[in-house]
Amino acid sequence: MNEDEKYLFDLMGYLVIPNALATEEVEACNQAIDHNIELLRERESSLAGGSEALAGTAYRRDMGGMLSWERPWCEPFRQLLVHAKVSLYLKLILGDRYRLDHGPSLIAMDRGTEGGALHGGGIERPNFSEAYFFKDGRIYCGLTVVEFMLADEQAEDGGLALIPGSHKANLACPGTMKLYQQYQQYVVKIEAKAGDAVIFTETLTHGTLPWKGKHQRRALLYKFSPGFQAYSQGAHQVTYPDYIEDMSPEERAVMEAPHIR
Ligand SMILES: O=C(O)CCC(=O)C(=O)O
Repeated sequence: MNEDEKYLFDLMGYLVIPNALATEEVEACNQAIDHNIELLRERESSLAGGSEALAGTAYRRDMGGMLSWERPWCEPFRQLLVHAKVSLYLKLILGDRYRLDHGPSLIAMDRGTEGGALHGGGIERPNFSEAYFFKDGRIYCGLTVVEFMLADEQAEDGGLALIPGSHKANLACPGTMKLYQQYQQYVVKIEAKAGDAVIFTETLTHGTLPWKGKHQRRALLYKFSPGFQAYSQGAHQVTYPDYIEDMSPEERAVMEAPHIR
């Protein structure tokens, strides 16, 4: 991450890393997804918050669990945890010992799929799990999203949208803006090619515009945290040892792996 990129990330709250993945890496992910396509499920409820501007004819489709797929299908997804090009950015933003907080998860959208209301933003940070600040010459970030584009995503297609600078917002985002009903000119639709990665702090107000592209949208999301903290239980949703199972719910809560929610 060079000085210019650092400036842009701090200013805007996101950065597009062009060609983060080689064509073969994108293909390997897409082939593994196609092989497991029965796991791709349409959501049961809308993410559009009742907004006509975000409405569509179908709900978003999601898929997860890639890291536990059998070989070779899990391999391209495991490699992205420590991808040489991307981990340089994560180490600078999150510290040397970054960790996967949760994910990966695939967002797939066919033409006509609804969008999702914008959410997150400086004012909505509930605690340090989603913090963003700058101190002693370095960036400090809580939950951080890396969105690997597995298909092209142009402005007219829809898809990932965000409000630059909103990670530093001191006031709440207007409800009509979150629903993309007003102030659309301040919402940036990310343009990216398959293989690009978009890295953004979860504190940035972001969401999804309805998909109008002829091809299927495929965006693969990894959510990382600094090594010492957690936003969710992530991979630690394991069965407790017997002695912990024997505790009261209140005692057991104190024994959980680091997490906020
Ligand atoms: O559609 C996108 O890329 C953004 C998805 C999103 O906002 C989320 O999963 O929280």
